[in-house]
Amino acid sequence: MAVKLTEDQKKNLKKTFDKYDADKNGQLTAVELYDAFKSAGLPVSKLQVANMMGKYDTDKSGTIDFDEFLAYNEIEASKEKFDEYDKNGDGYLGPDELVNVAKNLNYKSVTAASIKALIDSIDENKDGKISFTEFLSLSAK
Ligand SMILES: [Ca+2]
Ligand SMILES: [Ca+2]
Ligand SMILES: [Ca+2]
Repeated sequence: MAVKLTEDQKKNLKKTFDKYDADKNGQLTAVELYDAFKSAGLPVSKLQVANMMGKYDTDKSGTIDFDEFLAYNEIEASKEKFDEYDKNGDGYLGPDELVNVAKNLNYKSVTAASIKALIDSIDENKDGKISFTEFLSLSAK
């Protein structure tokens, strides 16, 4: 269930992005990103920033453009949602935890059978539980 950002959130993110895009070229470098986190009060190491760049610099330009920045924020928001559902914190959503997901998806009746169907529809590696990656695919179906 990838979280979609609202237009307002996007506008705010654009402001943040522009603020830290020091040379205003529409791209955040690792250094600009590092400063952005630091002034947002988020303690990240240079290594974490490097990892982030590796993950979200999808066009491999070596910098983060606004689309990549948005994708990053959507994933982070989705991760927060996932962690909310993952009550026992094991990194997976089991049948019990998916009851709450189903309720949020406005399932009319949440039965053992409908939970099983939900799991079957997104459980790509068939281990009977839903990983974060599988969770992301939820809205797409
Ligand atoms: Ca890029
Ligand atoms: Ca769990
Ligand atoms: Ca799975």
